[in-house]
Amino acid sequence: MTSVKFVFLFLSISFSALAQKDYKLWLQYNRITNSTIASEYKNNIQGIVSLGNSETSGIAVKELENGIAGMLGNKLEIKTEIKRENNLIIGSQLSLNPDLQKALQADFDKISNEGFIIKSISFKNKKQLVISGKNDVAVLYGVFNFLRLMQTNKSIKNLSIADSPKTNIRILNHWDNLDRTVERGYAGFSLWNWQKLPDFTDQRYIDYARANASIGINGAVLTNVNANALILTPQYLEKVEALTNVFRPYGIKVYLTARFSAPIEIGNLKTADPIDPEVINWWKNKAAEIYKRIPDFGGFLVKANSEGQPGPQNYGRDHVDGANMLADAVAPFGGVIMWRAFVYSEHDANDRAKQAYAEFQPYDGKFKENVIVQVKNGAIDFQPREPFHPLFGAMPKTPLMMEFQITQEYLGFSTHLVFLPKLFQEVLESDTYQKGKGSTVAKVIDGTLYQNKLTGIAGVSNIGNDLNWTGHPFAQANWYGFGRLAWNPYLDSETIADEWLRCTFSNDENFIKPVKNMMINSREAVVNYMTPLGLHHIMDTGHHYGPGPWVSNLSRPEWNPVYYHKADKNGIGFDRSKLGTNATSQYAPKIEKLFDTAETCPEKDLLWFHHVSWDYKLKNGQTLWNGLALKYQEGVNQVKEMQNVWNQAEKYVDSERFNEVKMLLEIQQKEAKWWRDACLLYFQQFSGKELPAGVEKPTQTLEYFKSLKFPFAPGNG
Ligand code: GCW
Repeated sequence: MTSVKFVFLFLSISFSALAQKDYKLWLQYNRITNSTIASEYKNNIQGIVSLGNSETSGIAVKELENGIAGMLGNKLEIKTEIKRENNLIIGSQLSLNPDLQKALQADFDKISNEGFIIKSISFKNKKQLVISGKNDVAVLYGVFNFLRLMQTNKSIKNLSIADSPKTNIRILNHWDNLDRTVERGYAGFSLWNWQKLPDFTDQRYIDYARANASIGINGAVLTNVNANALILTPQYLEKVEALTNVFRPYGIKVYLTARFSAPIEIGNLKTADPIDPEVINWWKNKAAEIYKRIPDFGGFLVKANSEGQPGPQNYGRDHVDGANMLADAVAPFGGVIMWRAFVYSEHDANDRAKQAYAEFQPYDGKFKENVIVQVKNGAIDFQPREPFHPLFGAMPKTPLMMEFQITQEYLGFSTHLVFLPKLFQEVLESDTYQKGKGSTVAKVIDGTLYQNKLTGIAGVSNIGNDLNWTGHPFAQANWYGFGRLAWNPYLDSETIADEWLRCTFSNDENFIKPVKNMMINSREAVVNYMTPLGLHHIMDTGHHYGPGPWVSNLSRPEWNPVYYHKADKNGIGFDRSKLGTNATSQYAPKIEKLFDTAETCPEKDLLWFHHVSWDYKLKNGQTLWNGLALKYQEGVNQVKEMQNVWNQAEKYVDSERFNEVKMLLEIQQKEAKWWRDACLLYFQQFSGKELPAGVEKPTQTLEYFKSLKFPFAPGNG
């Protein structure tokens, strides 16, 4: 009995200790093993002087204390006065004494309200290090940045950092339903335990807020864009208020999705027509009710007249009418409306890729100033690769915010290791040419191209209640990287991978170099084994798990993969050139020209814009068929290489995370082959050609792949 108990105790201790590593994300605060760096920090930080007294500054101090204790192994005394040298002084601008304020004035002039300063100064002839900002949340950002310098073993000699976020709204969109299922969620159930709220505060809410603050995320939409009106009833608003109170000290604002038909569903009105006075009034009162509880409520995110969601068009009105009506309701309280441009209709015979632009571009300049239009990175739907959405740069008088998808709906769920910042960077760097060379997507969304005041980046969250938050340990890097890019859309994804690896695993160069390389290449690998050369949306339908290029029986044409690849005896690809749907004309002339001819179109987007013959000559001299097959094979090989790299990493990583990633990579390898074999067998029916040398023969028949069914695939409602 005793020994059973003992074993059980031992198991549960070791389990929680290990699980903690996964749980701690990029905030591991491991002991610094590089002795030169460790002593530099020790010598320069002998005490902490905290000048603030808000809840937020308490959080910042505790974070520093814990971070330093973990990384240097010493518990520092927290003081409130500067008496000697080598202090780390933290406090907002106003809390600093006048001399210090003066010494830092030039730096304060450089930063925005959310920006921070980390600076080594000599104060009254004493060496000090100061972390400051214009308010306590900014100071908290500074503290997390300082801790990141420590975690990544950066020297702190003569520090002089003044950094501000480049976008205002840096927000996670949770597609979380009230029953705690998560649409396209692959990391368990929703974190929000509505049943126990408002009285029970799960520690996870705090840890979630802390993790977000550590990367500068300042907003969360708690509910699915496929919205449920009940969230706007007093019973739920009370729960939302409780969450808001937890998030506030971490600088995170709460937003909700507004179901357009809520006035009917929970307001007993007969209509939700946005020009109906009763409807207008209902939303005004609803906004007032929310702001009474939550004075800093962020506003609403709305999916309207898209995939069956109600909207203004149900009443013969348009998106502008709907968005502006809601904008008026929240304007008195400083709220914003994030109105999504993800629209397409089965009644529109137009190429789906053209519909959002066709509908929204003419609305340029018509939205109220607290409306920001949220545009997905590409014109179809979060594919492994899409050319940038033509709306970017095309609405100079309308603030546009980016919508990225962090959850891997179309990229292997939380089973495949795919480092998404690489994808995000590719989009952000794309030049729209809408205002001449250099009109990048990043400049559209940070407002510098057209001087927009309201700016933002949204990421569809990949977080759930799995112990490790995101399902795959490496999917944590996508949450992290999203936050870093929302803060600074010009960051290089390699820098992000480097930081994340050091903070999450180890600073050992022998680990960093190969694993970083693996992360950087992982995105191209998934493109290769799923949708090379511009193919898209050939995932099995509904759940989007695995290949389904053969699917052709769904009611809406644009829900069928055959609509997207158009493979036939003559070739493959979607002709969006002038000779086809002319989607290319939605881009600026320079880009239009580039995309419009197969020869100048970047090969990575070839089949997105062109239907080309199986014998079409690729730049490397291969025929399209051979080139396509070789790309699929390359993807499989890349995953094999990822496995090799990871196996070499064993000695740098704790066994739990090592094994998790190892098993996941094995699944990824199997599924990459599944993708390759299923797609090539299917397309081969049209090409009628043999697989080229170097491409492995499929081990199953096409019929077998077609027979696979996944009625309970996660995330699919
Ligand atoms: O990609 C599609 C998803 C839907 C999602 C929709 C959207 C929330 O398959 O699950 O709905 O996009 O972005 O609105």
